[in-house]
Amino acid sequence: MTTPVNVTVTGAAGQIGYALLFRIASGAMLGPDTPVRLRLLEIPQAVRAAEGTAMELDDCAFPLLAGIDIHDDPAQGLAGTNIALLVGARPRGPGMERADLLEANGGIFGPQGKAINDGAADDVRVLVVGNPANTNALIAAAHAPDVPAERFTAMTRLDHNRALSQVAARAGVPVADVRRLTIWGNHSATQYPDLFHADVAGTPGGTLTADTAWLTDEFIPTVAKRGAAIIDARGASSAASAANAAIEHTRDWVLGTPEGDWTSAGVVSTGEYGVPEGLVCSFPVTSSGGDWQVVEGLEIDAFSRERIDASVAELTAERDAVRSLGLV
Ligand code: NAX
Repeated sequence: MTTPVNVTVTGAAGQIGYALLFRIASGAMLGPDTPVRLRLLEIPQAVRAAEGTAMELDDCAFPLLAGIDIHDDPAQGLAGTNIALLVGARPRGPGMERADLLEANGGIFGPQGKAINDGAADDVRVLVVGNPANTNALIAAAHAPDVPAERFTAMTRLDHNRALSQVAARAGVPVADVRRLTIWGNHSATQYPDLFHADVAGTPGGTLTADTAWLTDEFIPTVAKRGAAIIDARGASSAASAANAAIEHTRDWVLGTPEGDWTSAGVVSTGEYGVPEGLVCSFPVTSSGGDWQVVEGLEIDAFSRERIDASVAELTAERDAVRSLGLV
């Protein structure tokens, strides 16, 4: 049998963890021929709940699941891992300032980055889902100087999928006919979903953008504020759709993106499109050979530039804040 891939999921007892683990174990992430060994990393208070999830995973008798370990120590949970899905994070509590939130998350993603640096497998790939995802990825990468920066990514695939679905509904075409959308910037309300380079059932996305009222008053805010709308309707934040996005991000990273299309991911900028080097920013990306490549050479008009710049300014402010806290 092929050697199992070690996949660590932090926040494994949380709601995204519950929607994610079963799909990983079923083969949805790495394909039907790749066995996986799951590492569930939690805080001590949630280990019992993680044990319950592990019992349910056992009860599925997934043929690809080679084993499950549960840890509350990042060094153990991330030792030898090939894929680290960093989902667990500290949510903003009542009365919590932004700096408190960044500091609390620094206390999580700093040690996890160090554990990855010290003990993960050489081919480790990291996806940060826990918010603020881009800046948490920046913190983790800063604590892993021996791991190539491009192995740290932040999830904007859920935003990308939300945008695909909105466009398909608007154009009255199947979602599979919408290609080359881009989410730029931060996974936050400043993100910019860009249709200008999209292909919608063979028609340029620019045709839809001609309706500027729909573009600016409906499409962009609907995508950017979808998370809040889900909370409002469901009484809980997105979980199954977030887990699905984490599966798709990782699958595309490892197995490649389809020919002629691209997706969106938060990757470490090397200065593309004027985004300051080192920021973890969402770009249009393709993947081949296990590496993301930013799609370069797209023409960015003034409408898009203004929005990309606003989101990048927010990322820069978050980086400056964690810098002044000594977290990067
Ligand atoms: P839950 O509160 O249901 O679960 C979080 C879990 O993380 C808990 O079980 C908790 O014990 C665990 N945890 C906390 N600190 C930990 C640590 N240091 N090590 C290991 N585990 C730890 O949250 P859930 O709904 O699962 O969301 C998880 C994160 O995803 C949140 O930060 C959330 O904001 C973020 N999201 C990110 C999205 C994205 O697109 N990037 C979308 C969905 C989601 O909002």
